[in-house]
Amino acid sequence: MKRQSLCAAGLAAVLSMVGSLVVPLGSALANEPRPWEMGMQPSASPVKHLMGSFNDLLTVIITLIVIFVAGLLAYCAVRFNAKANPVPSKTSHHTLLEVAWTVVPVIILIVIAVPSFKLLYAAERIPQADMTIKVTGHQWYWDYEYPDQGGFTFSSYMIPESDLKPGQRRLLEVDNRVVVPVNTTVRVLVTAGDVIHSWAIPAFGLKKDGVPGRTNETWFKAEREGVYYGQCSEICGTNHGFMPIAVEVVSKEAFDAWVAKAKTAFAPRDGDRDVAQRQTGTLIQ
Ligand SMILES: [Cu+2]
Repeated sequence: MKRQSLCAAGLAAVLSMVGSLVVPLGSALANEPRPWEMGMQPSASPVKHLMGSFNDLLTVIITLIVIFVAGLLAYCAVRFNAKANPVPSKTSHHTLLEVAWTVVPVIILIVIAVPSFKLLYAAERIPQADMTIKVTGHQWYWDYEYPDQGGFTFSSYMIPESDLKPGQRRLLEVDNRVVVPVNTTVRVLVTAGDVIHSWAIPAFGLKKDGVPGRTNETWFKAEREGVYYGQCSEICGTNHGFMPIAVEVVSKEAFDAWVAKAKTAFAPRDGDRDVAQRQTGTLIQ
């Protein structure tokens, strides 16, 4: 009886493990890390789709190479050991073989290079953006600014574990989420106020360093509504692990309603250098 219940518990554990790998795909929980996650988070932005297919291609190639090399090693160990092959061959050159082991890796590298360059190009070249968000990393929180929605700005701090409400994600939930409309190309300007931080959202295939005194640029286009979580990805000090990112993707109508509310809730920073830059149109160059 005891053995049976042990088996049942084991089976349940395995099933829940398999379930956690399979079920959340495409569900509301798809935008954050999950227990026992083996692969990457499901993609929700064009660049991440390319990353996913590039990862799949590389997995196939490295698997074939590992199988080939392991098979070759095993074959040599069995076929050419001192017992099985007491008189070794004196061959020192084989032109065809030498050309083959040079040309084949070159072809493999070209096969890898083509999608790799495609991915780099997609990540670096910002398409015509519908809106812009400016992100500033600080020790240890994020400042967000919406320059073309009235220029309001707000800070986003992690909610400490003691203040979490039921359903809120530990170490991922913030007091003020970034809100963006669905299916909208968002240009993100990333900088920092003190040390180097990095604004990263796995589901968008996005990771951009925020460097003090410099503005970096990246983009995403969220394809599904929901909340997407990320974390600072550049070790930036004691509380580096406690400055998460939460992006809420909503319908265009809900976004307009949020902007109307945010304009009064978060006042723009008048007198800020960025305001002057924005007025002269130099901010996003
Ligand atoms: Cu940081």
